[in-house]
Amino acid sequence: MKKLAVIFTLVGAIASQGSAAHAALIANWNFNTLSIATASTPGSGGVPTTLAASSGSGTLNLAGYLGTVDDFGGTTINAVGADPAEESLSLVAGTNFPGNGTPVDFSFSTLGLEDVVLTYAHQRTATGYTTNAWSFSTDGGGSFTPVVTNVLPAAATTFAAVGVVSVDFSAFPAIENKSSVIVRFVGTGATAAAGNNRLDNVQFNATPAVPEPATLSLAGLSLIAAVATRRRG
Ligand SMILES: [Ca+2]
Ligand SMILES: [Ca+2]
Repeated sequence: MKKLAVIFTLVGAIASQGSAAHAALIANWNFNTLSIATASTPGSGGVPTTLAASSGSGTLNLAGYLGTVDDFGGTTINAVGADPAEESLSLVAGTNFPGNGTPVDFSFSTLGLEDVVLTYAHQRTATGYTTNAWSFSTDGGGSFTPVVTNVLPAAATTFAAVGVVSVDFSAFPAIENKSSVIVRFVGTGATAAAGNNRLDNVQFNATPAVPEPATLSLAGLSLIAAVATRRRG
């Protein structure tokens, strides 16, 4: 009777271990290392063309963005841990608004992961990008699958008014368990050179893929067998 209780406890522990797969951070960018005197194009004036993730593992690629970038004040909304607000990724439309329709790409791995979710803080000026779309590629940028065509409400001129923006990729299993994915942001509809959108605390989280049931029960059985053997000895 005692042995049976031990086995049931073990089975319970194994089962809960399988289902308690919490979302894990893939990568986040708080943009707090940006130091840009005046809005400039990527690769000039202190604007990098690539920016490594603040924590986790990933790369932001600004090379295809044709507007200018500045480092206007950020927010603690959606910050990881105690990250301070400091700077944001400020995407400025530029003279004649060349930023319209040009990409900002986030690259990372989803190996062993499923249910990818993007969260971040976002605000725009009245003349900034009114339409803010996200898509993804798993073939190195050859083709992109649209996920959402516009994430922002009409009144979006402060981070607080917008709150945390969430883009759920869980309906797109094609993005899961890939060594290299690109998630792309594109803004359109900017109508002034100084029009801009700020992004801050961009986080990609995902859930570790649950092991196959066969593997799980086999592991559970060996553990029970090991305990039973030890108790007999
Ligand atoms: Ca920040
Ligand atoms: Ca600045």
